[in-house]
Amino acid sequence: MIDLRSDTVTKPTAEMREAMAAAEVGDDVYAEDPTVNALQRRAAELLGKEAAIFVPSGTMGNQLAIACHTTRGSEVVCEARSHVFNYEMGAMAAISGVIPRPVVGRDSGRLSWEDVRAALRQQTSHFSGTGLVALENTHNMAGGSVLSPEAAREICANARERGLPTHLDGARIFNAAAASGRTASELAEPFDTVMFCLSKGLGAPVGSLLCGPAALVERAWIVRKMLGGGMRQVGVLAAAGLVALDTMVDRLAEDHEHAKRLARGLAALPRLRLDPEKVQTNIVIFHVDRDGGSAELAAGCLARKVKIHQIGPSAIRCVTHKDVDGEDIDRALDAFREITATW
Ligand code: TLP
Repeated sequence: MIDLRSDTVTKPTAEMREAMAAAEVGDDVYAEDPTVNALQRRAAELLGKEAAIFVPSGTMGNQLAIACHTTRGSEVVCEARSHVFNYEMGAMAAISGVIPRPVVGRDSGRLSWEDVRAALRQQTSHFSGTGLVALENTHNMAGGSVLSPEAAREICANARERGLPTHLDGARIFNAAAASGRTASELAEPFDTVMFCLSKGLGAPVGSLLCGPAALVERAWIVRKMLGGGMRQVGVLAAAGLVALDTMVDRLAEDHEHAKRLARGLAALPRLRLDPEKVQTNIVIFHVDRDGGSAELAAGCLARKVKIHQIGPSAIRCVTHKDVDGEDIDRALDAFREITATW
């Protein structure tokens, strides 16, 4: 089976499994797990922030940030296709009592300071005020697009001037770094807090980190515990995360090459609509110009042992990762070619 549904499907490497078996552990609720402590220090250092907290998922990392930055009733300005708005089960409303103020980004989900400024609200006797600006890099549902470092700096500097905190959902920040030739810490620099995932392209089985100021991370620790995310001898998972940071970051460009190759192949097929030149990282989103075409494509691929993700009535997402190689990409393209041959 060639699984292109997501990079979350990646399996831990042999080295990760060995590190997990050998991990030194302690009770992390007492902050006594040496492997977790090492991972948190490493993450904070890599992202250029004071502190970091290990959490079970990217969703929890984003939600801790939202809970710590906002007060109930305030608004979170985010892009209309963002993960925090669309794919976190309404958590910002359910947990923090805040509402999203989604803004449609241009082109590949890009927001400028002008777009953000137009969505900000001052607390008045009629309006609740903006409490947070939350951006995403890479932007998953905008086709894995990279947020321009200049736009990020401008948005964050202006937000700060108005006393507004900023959070980056950097689930795939290392993909953004690989694609833009910047370091993760350069991309993280303008933001108060950044969440990144070990369990996507980096191949660890579980885990994300929320990085930011020490005082905020201390508060995040309390909210994590409240949500049942206080884990015990979790160094077994942190150990895989450390291996992921050591061994998996430098190979991400390979996934980006595979995504480009897949996109170029798909663009040559009938009724599939995409611009392969816009594929920047490991995510390829395309549209199918045929009634019921995307469901037909998903089912046809599955029958040919290729899993893809139908993300809308006419849209498909494919994600490349360490567990698919160039040959798999060609085999997947053969499947797409066969299915669309009569379209
Ligand atoms: N994304 C998943 C799905 O939830 C859509 C995927 O397959 O891509 N931020 C971003 C940008 C994400 O893409 C994801 C996961 C998360 C946060 C949440 O991470 P987890 O799944 O660990 O809670």
